[in-house]
Amino acid sequence: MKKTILVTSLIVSLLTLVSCGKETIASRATKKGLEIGTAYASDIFDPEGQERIKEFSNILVAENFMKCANLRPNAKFWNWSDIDHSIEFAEKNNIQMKFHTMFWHQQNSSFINNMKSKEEALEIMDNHIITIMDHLKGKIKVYDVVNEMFEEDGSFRKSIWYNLLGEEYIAHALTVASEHNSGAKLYLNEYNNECVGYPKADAMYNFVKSLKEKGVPIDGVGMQLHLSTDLPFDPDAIRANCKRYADIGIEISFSEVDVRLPASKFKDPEEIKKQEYIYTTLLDIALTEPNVKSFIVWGMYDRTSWVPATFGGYGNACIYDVEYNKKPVYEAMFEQLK
Ligand code: 9MR
Repeated sequence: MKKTILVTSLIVSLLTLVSCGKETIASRATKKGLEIGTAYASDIFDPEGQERIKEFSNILVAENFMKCANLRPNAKFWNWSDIDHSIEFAEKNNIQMKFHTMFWHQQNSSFINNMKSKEEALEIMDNHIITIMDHLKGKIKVYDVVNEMFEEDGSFRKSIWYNLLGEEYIAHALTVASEHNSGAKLYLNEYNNECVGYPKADAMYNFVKSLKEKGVPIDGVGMQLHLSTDLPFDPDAIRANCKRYADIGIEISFSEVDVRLPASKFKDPEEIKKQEYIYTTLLDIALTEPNVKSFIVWGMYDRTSWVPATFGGYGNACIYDVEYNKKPVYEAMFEQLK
């Protein structure tokens, strides 16, 4: 009996050793000082999802749980349970957390959409920031304070916040957040803002530069990078943009990366190679530009990806397929992180 117990515990120890020592994208990225990870949804509550998350991520962001409509369905009720559970999982597995997002024009509760005056907007905004930062004190690495504040032509998006408070709402939100912050980085997040020379990207850069000059507390800019294999991809313009942010002391997150394929080409080897090229080129920029701190994919696996519902006739945008199988792009990134 004693012998069986001894043998069993030896085997368990051995297996633990082997699995602890196993290198993954997450462990390799951690060694290189790069935050890598994914947006998670309910996959964080299923065992297979958890295994894949641990294999890929040293940072996580909620795809939807932290947005206003989910977190605060009405002015009085705060729905923390999903968030608290996922943070518990992350802490147990040494994974950091990013908060997405405090202020946005989408996924707002009706009490936000129905705000009428500047005073009401300021009160709700401050209360939103303070309640979130108090509840999550010490648990968040990066906050997306404002998401998607620009139109494609570089003008400010006419969100409910902008309409009631003017462009000042952004500086105000950052300032209040910094007054209640305990060590997290404060970011603005945007899409189509990655290439130098594109109106929205230049407007955002100039705006962030002006915030820095005025002493408004801001640490970083998120470039979402929702890309497609059949659209132009300009790594030089992306690198140049990262560099100009470095020059003004701003860090960058590649914050919502995915690379979609047209459905007619899902099995086309050339298209699959193109997808791999885009992912690995972005990863190369993240590894070689010191101010790029994180590389986060917007959902790790194709089954729950937002892409097919939004871009009809496109999909396969993630690193894992619908069954959680790793695509060749996983192996390519794994090699790259050696
Ligand atoms: O992936 C998210 C999807 O499940 C939601 O239905 C959608 C609501 O608009 O938001 C998606 O996430 C977005 C993110 O919060 C901000 N950048 C664009 C993302 C894709 O739309």
